[in-house]
Amino acid sequence: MIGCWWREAAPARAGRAIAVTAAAGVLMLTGGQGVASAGTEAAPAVVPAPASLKTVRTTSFRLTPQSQIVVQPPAREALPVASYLARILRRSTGYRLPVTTHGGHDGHDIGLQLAPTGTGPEGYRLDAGDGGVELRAGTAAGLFHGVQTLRQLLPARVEKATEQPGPWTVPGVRITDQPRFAWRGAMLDVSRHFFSVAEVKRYIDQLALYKVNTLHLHLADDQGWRLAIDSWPRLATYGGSTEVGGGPGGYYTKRDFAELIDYAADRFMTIVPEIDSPGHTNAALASYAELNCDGQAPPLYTGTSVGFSSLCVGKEITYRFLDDVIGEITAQTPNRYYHVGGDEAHSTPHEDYVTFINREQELVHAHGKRMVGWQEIAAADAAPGSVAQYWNTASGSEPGTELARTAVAKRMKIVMSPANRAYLDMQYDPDTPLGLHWAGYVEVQDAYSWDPATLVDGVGEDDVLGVEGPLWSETLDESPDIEFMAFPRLPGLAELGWSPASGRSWDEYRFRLAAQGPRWDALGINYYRSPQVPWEEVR
Ligand code: NGO
Repeated sequence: MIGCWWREAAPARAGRAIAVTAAAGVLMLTGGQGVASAGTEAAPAVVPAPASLKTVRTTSFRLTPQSQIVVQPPAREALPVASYLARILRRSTGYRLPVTTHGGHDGHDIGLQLAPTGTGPEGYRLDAGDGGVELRAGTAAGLFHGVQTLRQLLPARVEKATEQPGPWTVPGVRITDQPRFAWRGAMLDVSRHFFSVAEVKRYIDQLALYKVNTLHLHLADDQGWRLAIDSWPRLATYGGSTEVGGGPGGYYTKRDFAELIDYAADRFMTIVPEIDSPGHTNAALASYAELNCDGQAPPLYTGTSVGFSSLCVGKEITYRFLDDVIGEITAQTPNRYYHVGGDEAHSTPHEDYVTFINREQELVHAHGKRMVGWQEIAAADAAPGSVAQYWNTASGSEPGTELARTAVAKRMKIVMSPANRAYLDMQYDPDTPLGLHWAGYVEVQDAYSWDPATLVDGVGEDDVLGVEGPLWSETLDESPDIEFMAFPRLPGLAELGWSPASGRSWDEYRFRLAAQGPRWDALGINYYRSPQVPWEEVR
């Protein structure tokens, strides 16, 4: 299967001017923020859809130059969320919006309060009307997710970086919300092409808008090792010195990585690090000859084939190396998971593969973490609570789904990333200027219209830890490329991870999605104007 999915044509830059055909005008926009079927009540266009949202037509909230953001005690953990909200709102409204912990608040104010709401570790309640905005959650994470909803209840121009004209109205709503799944993820491959700290932060901000809480970073592959490891310095300095196509590559210093972890944590997002193994390891093998079974370091690799490299399963130094790497990385990452990769080890005999993953799992456990890996790791003696990331294109009871059932039999959890639905690097159609199509073309509707708990027979709601959209970067090398592939599909995957399974439909969703377009314009996000989405009808 070496290289079989690769598309030879050199990618062209994704353009912004893609024609959109408006769909039939059966739905209408109301108040600049909501969409509703003709003759029915308008619902604000929030993505992911809240678990419960009631519009209260008789009332609405208006932000004014006198408005304050009032944090009720206990304030310590809520204050950073209030400041984050204030920073966003101040830029576009031009209002002072002081954050205060003093006294009550009136109809112009936004109140934030940490208080039990019965909505779990990430849920919140949001009430808006002429009495003010009242956002309550049991955790700061819940408040943060509620703030993302509030952003979407305000006019799209609130996202602009410069002062805009009002009015700044929020429709009357009562929202009670909490996520369906704990893992709502996005993966970024920083190995095939390196992305700077600034570029990753930009993506983190975009993901946070849709309540994504897990950023999985694919930190090492054949083409580049992207994280400094003090005990094996050449991994980064040499193994990170190039990328697909022969560009300069790059790597994160420990300080860079800490900065990313903190930046994500401030947005209630956790970084799951992945060092792919035992395959996809040419960058490491090229950096240290002793890691190779024959003691010869191969040259650096800048192509796009897969399946040709393997760590040397029979050598003890392999495990000392892994112990050092896992030790240094897990010392930095607060997340409970460490991702071992484990995919496409075509140059590792099966028995060796099982031996290798078993030993690596011991090391992961010794460093206090749980193992995550691509679905292939289910063939090893994975411990209950380890996580298999399903990336097959098979569904139902097709042969390719067996590994997922094997994982469930071992009491592993499943993160759903079926390539023909969730892979954000798949082209939308044959004209998409970036991306691959080995798993088919994945239009916005394909990415949205499936359910994580019914995709594979024998893998049900309780087995699924969550959903993740992987973005592999063979053809992508800067932020506009990331954005063009992630938007508009990523918000749909985020909704699969967050919103209740019942009551969702593409016909309703596509209008809510269209209403995000002006927000992405305001934020300068380079998105694909899919002809499936009625962009023009919600302007
Ligand atoms: C596969 C492969 C990656 C590629 C990707 C491209 C997995 C888990 N391994 O997915 O190395 O980059 O496809 O879509």
